[in-house]
Amino acid sequence: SKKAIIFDLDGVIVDTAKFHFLAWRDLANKLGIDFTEKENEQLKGVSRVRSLEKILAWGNKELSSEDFEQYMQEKNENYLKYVDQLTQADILPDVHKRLEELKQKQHPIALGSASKNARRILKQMQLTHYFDAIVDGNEVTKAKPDPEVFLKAAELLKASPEDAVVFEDSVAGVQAANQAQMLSVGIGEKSVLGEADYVFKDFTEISDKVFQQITN
Ligand code: B16
Ligand code: MG
Repeated sequence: SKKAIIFDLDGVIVDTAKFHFLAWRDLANKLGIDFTEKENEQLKGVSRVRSLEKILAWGNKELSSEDFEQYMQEKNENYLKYVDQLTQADILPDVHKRLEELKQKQHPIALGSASKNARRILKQMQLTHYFDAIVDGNEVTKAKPDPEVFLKAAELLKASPEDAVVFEDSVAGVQAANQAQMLSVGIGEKSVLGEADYVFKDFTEISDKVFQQITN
């Protein structure tokens, strides 16, 4: 049977990390907390709740649960203003081409993302039809590096983990894929994603031959 292919969203299909950065920085600055690209790096693949907890810890700040909810909502509204401007042109290089190729070859395809906005983002970029299953931040109880998100995705695709391949840009996501016993393909820096079975800077670095090897 065909290998099941699971894609992370942010950092793999689209670079929404820059929008998360802008929205979290606004919020952190409002709370008087410094926030740079370096901090943002540590929020990749991390849930919304956990992200705010981390920011507060960096700033040695505490919030009432009411304020916590309020700030999360504010961040998300701010973030969605950027998301609403996304178009197909924002799909990362060669991703569309590979989705099309996998679809042609009748591979089962899933999304495995920590984001609660995943469906909205896919729709915005007109990519929804490529996915036979979507598992996102609304469906998982245990965040990456827990393998839950990818195991659920494989289950929905009726594939066993050994027959699944995961494309991920975050350390937590690569660890989740490894824990799920799936083939992990890191998209990013080798120095960061060294635990992955393969690492490529981006999809343009994966030749046709290698892409076929990985997905077959
Ligand atoms: P939301 P992924 C993750 O998406 C992002 O990498 C992470 O930075 C973000 O905090 C998380 O989604 C939650 O996103 O606030 O939209 O629910 O990489 O797992 O696709
Ligand atoms: Mg990601």
